[in-house]
Amino acid sequence: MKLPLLALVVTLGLSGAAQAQFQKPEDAIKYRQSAFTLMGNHFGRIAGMAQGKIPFDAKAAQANADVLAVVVNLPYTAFGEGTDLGNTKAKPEIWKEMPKFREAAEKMQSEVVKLQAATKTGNLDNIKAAVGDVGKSCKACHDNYREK
Ligand code: ASC
Repeated sequence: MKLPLLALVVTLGLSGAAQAQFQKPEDAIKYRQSAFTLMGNHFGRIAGMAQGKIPFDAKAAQANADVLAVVVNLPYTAFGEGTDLGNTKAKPEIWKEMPKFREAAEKMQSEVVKLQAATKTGNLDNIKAAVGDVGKSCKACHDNYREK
């Protein structure tokens, strides 16, 4: 009796207050897809400025980077067991190479932190460089872990 209770307490303690919970695999899939949609949208607004497709607005770039820096942390709680099947482009390699997948995610997250810092400088050249690095980190994961 004591051991399962201890395991439960430890699990809850480590899970963190904002840990996402899912009733069904498709809920997890929808959740992570929603997070990726937000990431693409808010990164896209900054990338558009870096590419000269959207007029540069330093405050807007910073606000989008602040949102991005939060949402980049969300999808990775939603790649649990049993969420590899269904309406998903996630490749089976994710679950076969979870540490490598997490590492690629962490690389992207650290590039986003740098992008957030770059937007705080208000300097478009700094932002362009950081946008390029974030874009590469997105692409690395798409190439290996997302169906076309
Ligand atoms: C985006 C977006 C992605 C990445 C990727 C970078 O703006 O929505 O998924 O950049 O295309 O290679």
